[in-house]
Amino acid sequence: MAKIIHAADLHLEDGEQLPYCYGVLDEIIALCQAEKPDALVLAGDMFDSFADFEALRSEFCARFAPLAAAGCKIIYIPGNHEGRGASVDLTAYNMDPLVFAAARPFTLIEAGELEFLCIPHAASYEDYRDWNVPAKKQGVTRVAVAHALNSTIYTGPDEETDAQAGVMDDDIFSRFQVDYAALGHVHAGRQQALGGAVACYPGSARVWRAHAREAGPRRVCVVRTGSQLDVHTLELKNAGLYKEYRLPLDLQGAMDQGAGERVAAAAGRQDLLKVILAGVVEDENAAKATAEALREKLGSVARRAEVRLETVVAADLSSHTLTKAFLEELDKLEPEDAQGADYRRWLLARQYGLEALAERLTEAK
Ligand SMILES: [Mn+2]
Repeated sequence: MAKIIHAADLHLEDGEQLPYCYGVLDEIIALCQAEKPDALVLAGDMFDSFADFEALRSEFCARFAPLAAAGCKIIYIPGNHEGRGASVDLTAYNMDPLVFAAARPFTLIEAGELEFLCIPHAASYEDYRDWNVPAKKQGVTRVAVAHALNSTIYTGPDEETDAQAGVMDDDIFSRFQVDYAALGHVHAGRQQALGGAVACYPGSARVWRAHAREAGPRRVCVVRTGSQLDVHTLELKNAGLYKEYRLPLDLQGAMDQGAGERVAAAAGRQDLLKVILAGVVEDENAAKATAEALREKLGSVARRAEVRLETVVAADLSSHTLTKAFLEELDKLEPEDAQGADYRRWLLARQYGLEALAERLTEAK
């Protein structure tokens, strides 16, 4: 029986997000100190770029010293991000007390009843049939550590259009007798049987960017070997959550104050929020002011808040024949008392009508 903790895609980034990133790293280390696994495997993209790797690696390594001293083996392979902008071969770096398995195409590390087949990220793995991977020893659990896409476990598009990952065939796992594939790259967590192995993407260890695939708790995988492989996940609280909202703007470019309060009240200190304010507005500048006020409010309660406008200016619509006719007819019905309930209803009717027309016009484009 052995226990392994598997994490990936922390994307340590120098700059204002660094304290947040270190908060998550420290939580992973603390979790390992509590769980006492035989090994911690880091499946790539622990740094956001080669520049971050260079700037932060000594601090990164130093933080693992107590865990290594407690007897936990720490294995780390580079992902596609460590190599971004790299001018040198990553194998030149010493990452003590971590075992940095950067040599291509693979390194096999034997550790008692565990074997680690470490496969650093590569643009292609097509030559895998030529790799001289020794046969698995009897009674040993083989863990592949890789940073790649696999089209069986993850059918969506590559999350990164500018830094795509190499694609790994299922056959790699069966050919090399892998029991557990500790994968990195896909930021949404996944688990699936693959070529005889249990393959997992734990998902990004932190919320890297405002994207739906970063939604939900960030996690690490805890793997127990034995007669049967057992995998469960643990949440990383310091990572916070990614939350996305779409809120309506009225014609005046204002939003329902209650809605903004509710988003703020639900926000956690480490959350990344994205709010889209949408609607047909008379004046886009008023909408911009609303967005700025909301950004400020949310920025004070969450780690980061992105507020975007998706507005259509009513004037753009009014040149259109159908809209012109709609507004002409509606203006005839304008209630005299601008404070009354009838007036509010009339304004809403005008807004909804314009929104429906705006939708038709964008469809027609
Ligand atoms: Mn990646």
